[in-house]
Amino acid sequence: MSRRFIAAAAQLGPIARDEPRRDVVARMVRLVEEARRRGVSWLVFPELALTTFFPRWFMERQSEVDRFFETRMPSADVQPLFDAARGAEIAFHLGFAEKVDDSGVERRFNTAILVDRAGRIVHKYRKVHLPGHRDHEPQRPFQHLEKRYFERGDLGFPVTTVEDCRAGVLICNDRRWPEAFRMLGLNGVEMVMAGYNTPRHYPLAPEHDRLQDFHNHLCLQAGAYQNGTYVVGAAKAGVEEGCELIGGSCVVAPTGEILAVAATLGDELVCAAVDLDRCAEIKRNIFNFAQHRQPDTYGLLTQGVGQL
Ligand code: ING
Repeated sequence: MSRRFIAAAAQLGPIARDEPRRDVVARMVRLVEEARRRGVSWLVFPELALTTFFPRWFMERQSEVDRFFETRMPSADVQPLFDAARGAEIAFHLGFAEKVDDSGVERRFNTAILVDRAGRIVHKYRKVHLPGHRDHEPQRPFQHLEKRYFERGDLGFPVTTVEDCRAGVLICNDRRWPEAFRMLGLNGVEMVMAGYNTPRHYPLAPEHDRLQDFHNHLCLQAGAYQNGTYVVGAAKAGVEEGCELIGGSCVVAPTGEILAVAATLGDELVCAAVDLDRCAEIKRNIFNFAQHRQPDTYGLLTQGVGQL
């Protein structure tokens, strides 16, 4: 693939709790078809794109929680997405809840994969920064139980060369942590794909609800600029099971400029022209790590979790 191509965020509107995966996949396939018509080469679906954002509920029984997890990828329900993307010669990012059997131990992660144009899974990332809380907090208008339902990701912050692109993944809350972006930057990333499910209402600081869209773009733009990388942010958006999720899916240039942004809170393709060689404008100059970084002065960054 040329290093100049069209990348797109495939924003998804709300997914109902009981919406069958095959119906969600049909919505995604429609976005793949539109992407093909618009000459897209890379398509980014959101975090946990196959189901509703289930950490918003406290569920006692593990069997009920596990309904939202994938044990095979692609499953029969998801296969049509892989087929449509391969037919359209489109590489894509997909976020989903992953349940694996690790030598007899069940493990559960908030995961995202990259699939190349031939339909091969060539990259996997498991979310490291799990926001929210572990125990039921009934006083909240909705829960955010990622710390309960997922383990912390155990794959680090890998960057893989896919279709001649140094590609990396962050998942939702990860994008708020500059250390996560910098880990990808130090691995030479040229395009970061970041799916997210971000409620507008943040119960612990409701005065920030009005700032959620600003904070979203602030994080994506800063991450892009400070690491000389493109960023594609893809939202699950809209009022999903009574919970308002922000949209704002976008494509950000290595300069930090937003090249394209969603205009709705529904299923929407957000396309922009990418020229990966433009990353060098930043990586070779203002953020030339070899010339300007001073890691021997940053010891505190990895010594403990930090002060309040
Ligand atoms: N969601 C949110 C995010 O980091 C959140 C959690 C919401 C944090 C609002 C701060 C404010 O975008 C996920 N899934 O990480």
